Amino acid sequence: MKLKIAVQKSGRLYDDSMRLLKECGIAIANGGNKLKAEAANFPMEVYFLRDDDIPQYVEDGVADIGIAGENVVYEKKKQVEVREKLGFGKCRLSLAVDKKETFSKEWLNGKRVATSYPVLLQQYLDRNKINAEIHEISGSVEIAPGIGLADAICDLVSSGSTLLTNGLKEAETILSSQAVLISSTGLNTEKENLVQKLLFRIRAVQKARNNKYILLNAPDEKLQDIIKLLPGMKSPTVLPLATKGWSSVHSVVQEDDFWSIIEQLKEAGAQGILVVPIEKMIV
Ligand code: PRT
Ligand code: ZN
Repeated sequence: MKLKIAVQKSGRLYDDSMRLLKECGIAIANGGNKLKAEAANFPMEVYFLRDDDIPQYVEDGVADIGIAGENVVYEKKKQVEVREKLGFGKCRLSLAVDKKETFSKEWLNGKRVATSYPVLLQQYLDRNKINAEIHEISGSVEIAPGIGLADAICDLVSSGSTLLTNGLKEAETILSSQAVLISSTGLNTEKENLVQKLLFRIRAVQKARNNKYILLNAPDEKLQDIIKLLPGMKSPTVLPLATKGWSSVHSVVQEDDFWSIIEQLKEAGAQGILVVPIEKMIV
């Protein structure tokens, strides 16, 4: 039995999706223009599809699992399970207005909003008891205000440069989105076991990305202060150096606290600090 995964055929999610599978040790002969590819060393078949179609294929069970943006998954309202956030394809679904406009939620009442995300926008309007008119358009939403089609837009933003070049400003985020792994509901045990295996690998890859391995030298009299700064996976490894009175300390630090820990380590007397990436991390 093979686990069937749906991945975007080309576009913003393609590279990161394929890289994630590769980092999970799953080798796929590159899809390119093909619709389907097989993994060499994992019971997996990859279907290359348009991102908008992925939730439907997964709901129908044509694919068992898929990688798609939360924006697409929630907009399509399909019966699928979100299993894991994948940390790439990050963007926000935001309302944007002419840069000279003073935006407020109340201002939206009676206004026309152009979007490709009518479901998510309507949910936002309902949540906030706003009465606005939704104009659904499938592409180039950002030009709608300029041509008099709408007073505001609701579209995906990442760097913000598309809004800027169209004389618009981001007014309010209605959804923060990233790529997620989704699965069909009610997979059989054999397939669910494969999903668990894949999730185990994905989590190991993600943990590794968020952590760094750190090595440093410290005079023995400073060791206790330095060890307190480095929790490590259990506790740091301390090895004597060839030079008497000095030790080498090895540990793992989180990307988030990285710089503040480095500064504190230096103050505490650490020297020769090396920081190296971790390839996989299993805790
Ligand atoms: O052919 P297919 O239908 O598969 O691809 P697509 O063209 O519909 O999708 P694609 O590849 O553009 O995006 C796939 C997914 O990437 C989206 O569903 C989001 O989950 C995610 N993503 C992340 C983005 C962006 N960032 C993004 N910036 N999707 C689209 N954009 C667009 C946005 O619509 C706007 O036009 O980029 C523009 C804004 O970008 P900035 O950087 O100028 O703000
Ligand atoms: Zn699409």
